[in-house]
Amino acid sequence: MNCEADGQTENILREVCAAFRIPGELKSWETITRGNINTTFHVNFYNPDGQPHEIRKSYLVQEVNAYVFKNPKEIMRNIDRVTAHISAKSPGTPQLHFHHTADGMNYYVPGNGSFWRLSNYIDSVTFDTCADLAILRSTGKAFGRFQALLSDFDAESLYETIPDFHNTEKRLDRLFQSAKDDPCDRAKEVRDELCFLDSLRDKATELCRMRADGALPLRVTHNDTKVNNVLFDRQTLEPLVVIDLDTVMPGLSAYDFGDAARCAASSAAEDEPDTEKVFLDTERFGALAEGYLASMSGVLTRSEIDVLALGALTLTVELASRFLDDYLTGDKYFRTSYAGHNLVRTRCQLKLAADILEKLPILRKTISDIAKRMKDA
Ligand code: GN1
Ligand code: MG
Repeated sequence: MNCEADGQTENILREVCAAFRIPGELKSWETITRGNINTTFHVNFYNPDGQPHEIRKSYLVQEVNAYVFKNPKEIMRNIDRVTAHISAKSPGTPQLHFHHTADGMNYYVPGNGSFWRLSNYIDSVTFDTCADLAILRSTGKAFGRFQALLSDFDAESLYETIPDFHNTEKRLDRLFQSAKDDPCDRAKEVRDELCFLDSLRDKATELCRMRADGALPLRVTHNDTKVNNVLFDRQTLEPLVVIDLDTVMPGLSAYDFGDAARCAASSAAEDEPDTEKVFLDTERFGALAEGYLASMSGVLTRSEIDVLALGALTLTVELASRFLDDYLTGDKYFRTSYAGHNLVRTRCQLKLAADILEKLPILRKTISDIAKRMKDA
């Protein structure tokens, strides 16, 4: 609990909770440090009748990052529509639901123009990295199920919350432009990284070209499939719900599988400073793929299955380029914990990308073996 430490934050939390008509008395709050973009708080309330302290209710209060999300109202509309669709198709499963203000809005904008929302708190456990293959299988299953449930949702009708979010080609173009402009005089430190990224360009932009050619179907995708975006039951360790729906947009299945593999099948955290420790763990990759295909094999086309492994390479290269671009332009996008954090992240992702590139034939075979097994079963 750090509520005493920061009176200003507590005041805004009280204001936001009052706007969402939360009954009772704010007892305590804490910042949830996970997440590189939005700012999230866990708040605990006394019961309105002031009865024993044990009777509490918890909520999640979140300030949406206005630098990253230019149109947060549209995000809330997307989330409303997507969660309604999922709830209708899987009644009884836990869902994040957002509270409304007296004038019926699922967000609140105080005088300073910031953008806030408030949802139920789901008691659960999450994993930033995970070596447990059963949990990785469940992670794949949960993200696959999320996509499968939305496979009949009109992807084009969703608002594109961040245009070209997974357009790897544009991400790389932007990076090389930033290196040229070099506003912070940092490009000289990262010549090797830029060179390596340039050498990966052709392979990492193959999905972009396939998307443009219509070789792969557009789906509703989550687009931020880190392991810690699945909430698990504390006791059974069964997946409960997929969270962090700000980037739900039209996309490719390979984006979601690829980003999940980048995170779940890495041997280390995504900002591991010792790159010797960073590699793609093929066992973890296999477990994730088994879970994902268990949910999605009946939905995916042959060409989609064929490019899942390429998705892992693409999303890793792309994130490396995003971290490096942020480093070159002054660390404005991703929250950093120390000077040079984005450069450490870049090097970690590049080491992972190099290993994925080398293992691509094995990863492709892993996917096609699992898909075949499932088809024959
Ligand atoms: C950001 O904030 P978080 O952790 O949910 C980012 C993702 C990156 C991720 C890397 C909107 O997600 O794209 O993969 O950091 N989200 C946005 O940790 O840019
Ligand atoms: Mg996110």
